Amino acid sequence: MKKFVRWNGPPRGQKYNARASSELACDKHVSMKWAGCFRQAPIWFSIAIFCSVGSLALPAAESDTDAWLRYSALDASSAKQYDQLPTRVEVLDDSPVLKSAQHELIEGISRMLGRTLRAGSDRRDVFLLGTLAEMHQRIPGLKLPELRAEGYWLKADQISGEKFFVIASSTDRGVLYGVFALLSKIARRETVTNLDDAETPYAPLRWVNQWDNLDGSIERGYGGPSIFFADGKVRDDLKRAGDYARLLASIGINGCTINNVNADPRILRDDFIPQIKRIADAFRPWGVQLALSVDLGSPKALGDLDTFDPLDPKVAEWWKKKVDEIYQQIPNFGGFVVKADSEGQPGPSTYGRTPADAANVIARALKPHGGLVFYRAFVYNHHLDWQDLKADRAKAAYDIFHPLDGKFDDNVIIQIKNGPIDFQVREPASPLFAGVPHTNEGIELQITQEYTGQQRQLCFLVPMWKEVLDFDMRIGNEATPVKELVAGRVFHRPLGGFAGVANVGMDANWLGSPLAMANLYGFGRLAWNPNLSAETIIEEWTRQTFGNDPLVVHTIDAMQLSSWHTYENYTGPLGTGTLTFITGNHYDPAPESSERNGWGQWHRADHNGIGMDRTMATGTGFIGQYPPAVQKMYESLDTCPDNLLLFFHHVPYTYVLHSGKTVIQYIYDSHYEGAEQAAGLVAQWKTLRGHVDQQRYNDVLPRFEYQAKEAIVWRDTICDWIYRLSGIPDQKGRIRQASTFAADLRRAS
Ligand code: GCV
Repeated sequence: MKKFVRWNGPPRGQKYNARASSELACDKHVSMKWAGCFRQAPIWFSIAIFCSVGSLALPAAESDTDAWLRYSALDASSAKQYDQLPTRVEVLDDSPVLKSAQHELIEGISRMLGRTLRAGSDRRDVFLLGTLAEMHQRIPGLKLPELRAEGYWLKADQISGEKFFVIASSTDRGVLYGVFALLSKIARRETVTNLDDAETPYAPLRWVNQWDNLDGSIERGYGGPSIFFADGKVRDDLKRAGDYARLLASIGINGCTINNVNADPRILRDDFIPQIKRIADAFRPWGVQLALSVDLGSPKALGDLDTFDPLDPKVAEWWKKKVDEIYQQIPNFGGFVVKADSEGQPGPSTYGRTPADAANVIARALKPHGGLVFYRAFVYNHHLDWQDLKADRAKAAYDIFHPLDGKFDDNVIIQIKNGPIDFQVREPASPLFAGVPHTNEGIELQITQEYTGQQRQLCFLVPMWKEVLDFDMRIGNEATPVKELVAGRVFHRPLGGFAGVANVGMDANWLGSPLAMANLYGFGRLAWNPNLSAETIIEEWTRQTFGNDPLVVHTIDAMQLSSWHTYENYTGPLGTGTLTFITGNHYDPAPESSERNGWGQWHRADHNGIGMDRTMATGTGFIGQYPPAVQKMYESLDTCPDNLLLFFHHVPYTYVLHSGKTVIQYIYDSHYEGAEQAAGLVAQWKTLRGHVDQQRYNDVLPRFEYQAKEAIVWRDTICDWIYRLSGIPDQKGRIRQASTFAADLRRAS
């Protein structure tokens, strides 16, 4: 019998969870008891329950693998509008990707509309799947649109009274994307009669990165062990790797690096490459290119050379041979991602060389095969002097990469994290996006919620990503939003795009939480089209994942859309950075852990004030890395937005925000508000009882109950800490702890 409720064990962060865990255990107990009832109940009882559940016509529980590709059966009246769709499908070529497209179309139509498409080569009444060139041959009279690579065309048409439905692209991959787009429309009950839709992806490169280790663990992964590796080798069963590629293809992702950027050099061993090839084979039918993270020290670490100096000809030859060996076995190999001179990883600085030297030696080996290097700009010194008020980790990427602009080969892309620190709950856009106009660049976003609740708390990240993508750098005082810079649409750079750190695992629902999957979906949709609104994206996801009941759609959309602000409210308001356990789990509240160490995630809170002074006038000068119009906005307290104030300025607690509140009162209020909003999630979810299937309802409810408690832990820890530090009471009298700490500090100073 299927498990009645999924039980993940107690949430992590035990220190504060004793109560939450026992309540979860109690829930489990109740559910298991019910499951037991089903097992022992007379057959008539089970039938009665079954019938009544069936009559509610609730969308079934999400399957482990299908995520948003559930293709739930439409009710008869919704299905009726699709009666006119063709009854056959013809594929104009037999490539593996087109075969997947055909299979997906047949499967989707069958599951949603209960009809089986027959294979047929009759022009009438047929879905035609193929490239534009093939389509032209098949129907010479058909007027074809201009499509850039991987764009698709969905066209319901008739010629001489013969009906057909074209799904075409200039590449096989685009045809597959077109099929997924059509199926998504049907799942969301959109009308497709007279469809004439041409869509082209905004950016050429749309990759995900996995941080999987060869032992099967995943760095910052919260959805179970690796789907690729176990015990130091590639898994025997790679079905899930294929399923993952299908999910990725459905949102237009065309590349995936499979291993941690803190790369194990063994990944490039001769005996490992045939194993990697098996993963590439699992990806290929879905048009997803496999790529690897590599350790720049590999030529030496693998024992072949006594150096990894990128300017040594032996090293260049080593990379060339290694790359040739890979392409021999994986002809559609995508390339390498490189993390170097960062957090202990070896890098070109060992030999006094630059990141450009390092990137180019690898790029030249890949170039003849069409391969790419994504060189990460996440390069910084984690032994900074915390007592030096001019030291600033945020400055590192620009300081290192801006002077190298134009020195990278044309198959190198600089992969830049959205913010200058490290995936905090709010950061400004990295100034480096505007700092390398003669170099390909891409944006790195983090789907896995390392600093934003680790999938145990709801935090829909699309609104945050959109703020960065839409941020206008005002280069030359012209509109230059980050999205255009990273997609290579300005300065005529040939490449650019998106890299999302996904870290899915073997857990049901891939990321360990059904609602967190909206972030993977949203990443793909934004990479395809960053002009989509967060509202549109979440509505698409909810409808495909939970069905079209207006109450469900409205409620889940609202919960997701408000969740980032809720999380920010109780974990890191006003741009302080997430006040979490920086030297530990990046999850629990521990605001002092970021201070007095070399990691540089400082908020500089003392008994007088809080915030990093990054101004040009008195601070670290970080603001000077932005183009002049942006500098001006952030430098002045009058124009710096409240929500980033403490990222850019150190101010007294009594400083009055644009909103009219003092900083200290805002911090108190936002924590109380955030905790209330988190509690509200429980109430909102409860309104869905009977509207979403019982299995998912039961799975999700304890997660929100847990989050509500965690928000209180955060609220009380931070409010108590800042009260002790500042000695300034909450105007609303909510923080009752007597504070001697601040008075002591004052006396001492
Ligand atoms: C893979 C942060 C994370 C690290 C991660 C690093 C990176 O520091 O905490 O786990 O390492 O970013 O992006 O390289």
